[in-house]
Amino acid sequence: MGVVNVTPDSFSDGGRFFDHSRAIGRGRTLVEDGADLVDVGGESTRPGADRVPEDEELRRVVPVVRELADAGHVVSVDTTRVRVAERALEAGAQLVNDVSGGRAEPDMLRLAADAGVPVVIMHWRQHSASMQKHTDYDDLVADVVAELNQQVDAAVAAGVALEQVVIDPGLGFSKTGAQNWELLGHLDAFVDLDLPLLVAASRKGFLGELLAEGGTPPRPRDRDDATAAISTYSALAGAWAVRVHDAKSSASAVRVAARLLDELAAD
Ligand code: PMM
Repeated sequence: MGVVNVTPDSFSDGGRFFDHSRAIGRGRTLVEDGADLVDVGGESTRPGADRVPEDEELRRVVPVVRELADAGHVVSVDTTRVRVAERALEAGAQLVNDVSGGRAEPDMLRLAADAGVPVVIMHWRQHSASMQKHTDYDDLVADVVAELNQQVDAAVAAGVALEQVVIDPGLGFSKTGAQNWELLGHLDAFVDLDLPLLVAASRKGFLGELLAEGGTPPRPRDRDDATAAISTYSALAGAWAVRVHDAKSSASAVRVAARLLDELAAD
């Protein structure tokens, strides 16, 4: 899954694709580089970010979704808003990526059910402005799994077919750097839920902190090698997809993982 952020303020690509034509070009490049699907979002979810008005989010997202879908690409819409998801689906999106897992606007789950499209249920506690004040867990892995399961149950209760649910541990959302690593170290707890697993570590701050080795973290766009390492690991661990900003490096990484998995299966 390749990322197209139509935002002026995303941490990872800092407004580079805010302009519609550049966002569409970015989506095409991601597909050429090996992305199977393109995730279009119009609201930054970096820690501390304020909400974007709904009309502005619509203005950013819908034309980019339409153009990429019309060109034959598989598009997902990254939004927590029902109206944005609805308009994006009308414009040709085929999947809803709701980082709140239906918690921000519960009608999102009904929309996904009615449209019959897959929906990404990410582990989420609060909107970005305050999410880093909610990083307390009794038992991190067990709590994240339990809270995710609650939202999966809510999706099914709203009429979403279980086969249409993708889960995501929500790295960086109400998690500290150490907690992100702990969740990555326990991907088996998510794979064991027997639902497609999406891992979205790309360029995130905890990779920057690791690479900084106590000094200045590399810029987000200089974290793609580390991201590809996580992509290899995630694929080997049984993830369904990785959500990344640079498709080329991660497409190679998952090919390596697939080849290795073949080899391991032959033993
Ligand atoms: N992270 C971001 C945005 N959307 N969607 C899912 N499913 N999972 C994530 O972890 C996730 C997401 C924030 O990062 P960005 O600025 O790189 O888009």
